[in-house]
Amino acid sequence: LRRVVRHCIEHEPLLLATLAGVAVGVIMGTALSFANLGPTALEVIGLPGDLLMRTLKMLVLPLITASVMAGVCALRQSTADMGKVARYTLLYYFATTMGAVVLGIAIVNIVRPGRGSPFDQLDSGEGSCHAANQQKVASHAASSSQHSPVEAFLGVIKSAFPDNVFAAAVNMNVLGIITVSLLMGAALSSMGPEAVPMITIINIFNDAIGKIVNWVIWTSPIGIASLITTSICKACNLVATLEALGLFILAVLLGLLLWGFIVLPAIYYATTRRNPGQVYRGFSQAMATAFGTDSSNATLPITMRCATEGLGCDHRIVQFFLPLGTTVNMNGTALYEAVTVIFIAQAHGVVLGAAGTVIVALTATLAAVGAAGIPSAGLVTMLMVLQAVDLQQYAGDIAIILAVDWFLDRCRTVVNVLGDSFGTVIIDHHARSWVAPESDAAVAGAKGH
Ligand code: DAS
Repeated sequence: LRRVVRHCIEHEPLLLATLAGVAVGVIMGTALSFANLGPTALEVIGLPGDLLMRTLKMLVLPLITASVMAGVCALRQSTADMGKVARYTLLYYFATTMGAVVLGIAIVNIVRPGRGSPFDQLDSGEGSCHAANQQKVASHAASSSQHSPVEAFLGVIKSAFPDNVFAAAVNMNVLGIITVSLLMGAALSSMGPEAVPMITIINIFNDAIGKIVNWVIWTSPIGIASLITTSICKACNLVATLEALGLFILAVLLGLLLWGFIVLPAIYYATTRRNPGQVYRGFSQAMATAFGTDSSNATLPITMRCATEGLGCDHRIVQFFLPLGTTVNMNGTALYEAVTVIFIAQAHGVVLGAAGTVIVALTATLAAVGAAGIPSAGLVTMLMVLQAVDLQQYAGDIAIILAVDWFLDRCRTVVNVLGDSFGTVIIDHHARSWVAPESDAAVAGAKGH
């Protein structure tokens, strides 16, 4: 342990500081949760965390736009077989998301956390501390009940083709921004020398964003400590909820651990014959940030930095794969939604049967694709899965699960980022035989930050 700490101090001071931020957050949050702090005190304690999230979110849109355009231009210019990269990318997304769902369904049917009707053990009526969350969930349930899963999926497809670019940017329609950037990058790279100045400007802009990420990343430990502290303080009836939902939490954590630390590295080793430990070491800062911010979108700038500077991945693959992966490839969320819906069915004595289980598998996959990489997104899109198996009348249970979602969301966000990280390194490993090596000048320019 002394050797590891000494290595971190010498080579990974930022990771050490981030992990210290997580530890401080948990300790302070636990201590202050007994102090019943008022909203103003929580606002003050949460300020560093709020500023960190705002800064990272501020970077997401320009980063995605510049990275995807630069990545497509660079790939196209290297006479890459773009279609092959895209096909393998989409195959990886679908296979890992569906695989995570199947694992989750197996675990929740083995552990059976819903037995003993856990929700009846908690007061969720008027005046209870869950009441505020009940209203939040009720409004989401009302809006989602107007859409069938098919309509919701069609909505995701339509959002990828925005009819107004500025509206897509203002509404943080990440899929829409990615589509526009892909098309623009493809158009620029298909033009002649007259487009070179524009592509150069995009690369410079991309490097500038990278420099800002480097500055912001050093403030993240303080922001992460603040975010975790306020999350724990805001959790209501933490002890009673942990007791009632203990088996559910165990099932979710077991599924995430198996997927993130057994299945994904096994897929990585099977497809590259390389040591998965390098991937965890290279992306450790991204994993710690994902846990601290519980937002894979906010973590994206750091995930990309880990991929290029930590693992030496080709920036052209990283710029193409990671922004899209962060948006549509959410293994942790897919597993979580399947586990939670079946848990709620079990808690109310509803037997889904084979057909119902298949519907959960399909809709949880779609819901995960549609979930944004922001805090608790998976809990909201889960309403679609509940509705698909006619369990929407139990949407109020989600309000109770919200009491522990500050922790479960962080865990599934880490697995979401891990799924994107392993995918990037696998595609990068194989793309080396598909993509012509870059000229030295281009490499130097792209890695300037
Ligand atoms: N917090 C989401 C993310 O950023 C995951 C989720 O809510 O399920 O990936």
